[in-house]
Amino acid sequence: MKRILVTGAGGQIGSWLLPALRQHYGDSNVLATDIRHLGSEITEPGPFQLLDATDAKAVGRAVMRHDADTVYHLAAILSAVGESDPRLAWHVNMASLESVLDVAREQRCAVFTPSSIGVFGPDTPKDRTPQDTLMRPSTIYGVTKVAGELLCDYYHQRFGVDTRGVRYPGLISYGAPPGGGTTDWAVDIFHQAVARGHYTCFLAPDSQLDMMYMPDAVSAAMGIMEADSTNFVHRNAFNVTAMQLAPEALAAEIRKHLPEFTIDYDIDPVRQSIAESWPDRVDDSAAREQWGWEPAFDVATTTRAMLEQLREE
Ligand code: NAD
Ligand code: AKB
Repeated sequence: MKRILVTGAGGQIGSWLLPALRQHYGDSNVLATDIRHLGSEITEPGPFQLLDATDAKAVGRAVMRHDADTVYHLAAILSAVGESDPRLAWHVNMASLESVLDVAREQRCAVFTPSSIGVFGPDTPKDRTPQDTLMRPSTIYGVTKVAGELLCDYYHQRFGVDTRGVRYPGLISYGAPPGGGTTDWAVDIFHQAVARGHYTCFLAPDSQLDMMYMPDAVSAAMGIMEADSTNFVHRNAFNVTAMQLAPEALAAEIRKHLPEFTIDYDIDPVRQSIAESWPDRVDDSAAREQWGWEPAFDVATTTRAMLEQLREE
C-alpha cells in the first residue's frame, strides 16, 4: 500500500483529493499537511501535520517520519494572488517544489505536481492548444508553472525521480473556496446564483476558458499516478480539459435550473488580461492516448451537480 504525503492539503484541490486518497489507500497511509491549521472536517480521520513546504528540512523530516513513497504537492500561490505579490508567488511556488523534489530524490518518492493552463501565454495558439507548443506566459504564476514543469522533467531525467503532472484548467467545486485564481468566477457564479439569484462577473461575457469539475480533477491526479509510465512520451505535464466555458454560456446553463438568475459584469482588468492570455481550448489527446485520461462531467452534469449540492447546503 502506498504511503502518501499531501502538501497544501487544505486548498480547493486538497480538500477533495485527500478523502479520495484516504478512501483508496487507507486513512492512516495519507498524511495531510498545510502551512495553516485546517478544520477537522478536512483532516479527519487521517493524520495531519503543520508543514511549510518551502522548508526543505521540515519536508524531509515529515516524509521520513511518515515513511512516504509518494508526494502530492499542492501548495502554491495562484494567478490573481500572484499578480498582487509576484515575489511571494515565485518564492512559494519555486522553493516548495525544489524542497519536494530534493526530498523525493533523497528518499525515492514519486511526485505529483499540478501545472496549469497558466503556462500558456498570448503567443500560444488559442484553439486546440497542442501539448507541445510555445509557452511564454505573461503572469508570474505562469512563469513558475513553466519553470516547475521543466524542473520536474530535469529531476526525472537527471536523478530518476518519478515526477508526473497535468496542466489543470479552471476547477469547479463546492466546499473549500478557490485560492485566488482567474477562473474563480466559475465557482463564485454557482454560490451567488443559489444565494442571491444574481452574479456580478469580473470577466467579460465571452471570455472562454477550459474548465473541469473537481471529481474529474481528482481522477486525473490519481489516474496519472497509477498509470503505467512505459507508455509515457510526456510526463510533466499533460494538457487535460473537460469543457469550455464563458460567463454568458454558463449563465445560460444555470438559467435552465434557475430561470430568474441574472448576471452583469464589472470587469477586473488584471484578471481579464490574464484570461485573454490563456487558451480557449486545449488539445488533451496526449493524455487520452498515453494514460487513458477521460473526463466524466460536462457542462450540463457539472451545473446540475453544483446546484443540487449548494441548494442542499
Ligand atoms: P489553493 O490556493 O486552494 O490551496 C493551496 C494550499 O496551499 C492552501 O491550503 C494553502 O494554505 C497552502 N499553502 C500555501 N503556501 C504554503 C506553504 N508554503 N507550505 C504549505 N502549504 C502552503 O490551491 P489549489 O486550487 O488547491 O491548487 C493546488 C495546485 O493546483 C496548485 O499548484 C495550483 O497551481 C494548481 N492548479 C489549480 C487550479 C484550480 O483551478 N484550483 C487550476 C490549475 C492548477
Ligand atoms: C487560476 O486561475 O490561477 C487557476 C489556474 C487555472 O491555474 N485556477
